[in-house]
Amino acid sequence: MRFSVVVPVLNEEENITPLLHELSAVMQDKQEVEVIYVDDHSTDRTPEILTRHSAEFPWLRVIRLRRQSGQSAALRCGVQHAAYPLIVTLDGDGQNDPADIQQLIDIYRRESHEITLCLVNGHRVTRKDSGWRRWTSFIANTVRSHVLSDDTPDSGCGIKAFPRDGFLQLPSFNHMHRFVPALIRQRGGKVVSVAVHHRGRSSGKSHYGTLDRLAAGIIDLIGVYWLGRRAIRTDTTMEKKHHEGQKI
Ligand SMILES: Nc1nc2c(ncn2[C@@H]2O[C@H](COP(=O)(O)OP(=O)(O)OP(=O)(O)O)[C@@H](O)[C@H]2O)c(=O)[nH]1
Ligand SMILES: [Mg+2]
Repeated sequence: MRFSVVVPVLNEEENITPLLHELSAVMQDKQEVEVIYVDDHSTDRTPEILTRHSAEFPWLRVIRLRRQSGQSAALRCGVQHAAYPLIVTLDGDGQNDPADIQQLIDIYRRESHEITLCLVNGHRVTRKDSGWRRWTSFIANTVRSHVLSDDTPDSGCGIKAFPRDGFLQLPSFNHMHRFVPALIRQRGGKVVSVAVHHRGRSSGKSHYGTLDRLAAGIIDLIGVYWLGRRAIRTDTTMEKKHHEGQKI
């Protein structure tokens, strides 16, 4: 199956090499796959480390944003440049396990049968975060799933699989990466959650504090709720499928 892995990074110098070596085990024996790192104008050694590795790993592509643009912008940029129709996203801090990629792809294949817009969303069942982070995340997930009815226990999990074209039709705004399940459901898409591994951050630090996450989260929640109420749906039935045989 042809797929592109998109990894947004900001100042992750210590995490680049170990994650790339893990990814190399996943990429082995596969053709028509690529990993796109989108560097959000990091100010540490992230760019030079990525450049060094792109000579070593033929499947690695590196994109650098001209100015710091945020995680959602980096994600969108990576998806826009992806060569393949199926996207798998991964955090670049090593907290997601690349060994879960194959499982996501297998489930995507099964679940997207005859459906054009399908998301397989990771669910970090056993989170390796601080008690405070787990608690705030639990509250945020509870409020969000109640308001948006997105039926997703872990919307913000970084490991996901979805179709490139379907994702690019979603509204783009800062922090939209936390609302992908709701945005997909609002368009009549299917969302499936699957248990994935989660690991502690071994180096670097989180880019988000509780207060900025909360402030942005409330505004975005209102915005996504509004979008859901006002979204235009153009579901149709077709006598003959024009795209038969083009399935991923
Ligand atoms: N391109 C880009 N990537 C970012 C930005 N902020 C975070 N990231 C990346 O997105 C991934 C997740 O960021 P983290 O800071 O670990 O946040 P998190 O995993 O949602 O939350 P924590 O539980 O606090 O770790 C990592 O790969 C970061 O490097 C950003 O502003 N731009
Ligand atoms: Mg993290």
